[in-house]
Amino acid sequence: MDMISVCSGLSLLCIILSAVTTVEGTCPEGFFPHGDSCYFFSSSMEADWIEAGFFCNRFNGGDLVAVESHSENEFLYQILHFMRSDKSFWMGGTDEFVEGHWIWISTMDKMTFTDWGQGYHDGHGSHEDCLQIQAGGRWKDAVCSVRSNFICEVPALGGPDIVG
Ligand SMILES: [Ca+2]
Ligand SMILES: [Ca+2]
Repeated sequence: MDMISVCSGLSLLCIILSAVTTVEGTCPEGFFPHGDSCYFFSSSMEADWIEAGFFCNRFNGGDLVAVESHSENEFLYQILHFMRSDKSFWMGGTDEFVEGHWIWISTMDKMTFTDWGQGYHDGHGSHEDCLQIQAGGRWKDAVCSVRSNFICEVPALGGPDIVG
């Protein structure tokens, strides 16, 4: 069950809308929907990790993708497979602040779900502080200044029942 809470003012008016079935929100053109988010794959545009984040920030609530579940991760692989990509794409993970402590930049939360490829993520002091998903499979850490394709995650615009 999805719970969407709409609060206004000093939380005096707080309407809780609950939908019995999951209603996927609508996504801007060129984005792929999954759950409550929309995903943009920059297949023809490369940027370093910081630039890629700025690009994603231009969308309302957007940032480099944060992968919180197996299902979200599988969805990304499916799209990469669908796109027949053989590239690596930036995601929103970084251990730039504390080496070996991986967080999602959009929330600053510690990563819980991970899908590291073998031999990655253990390069201590290697300056590989930014996260990529490889179309061929699994995640790897990479040097943040490398130019690469990237994936943005943006909140969906809300289900069809919600007006205003
Ligand atoms: Ca996410
Ligand atoms: Ca690192």
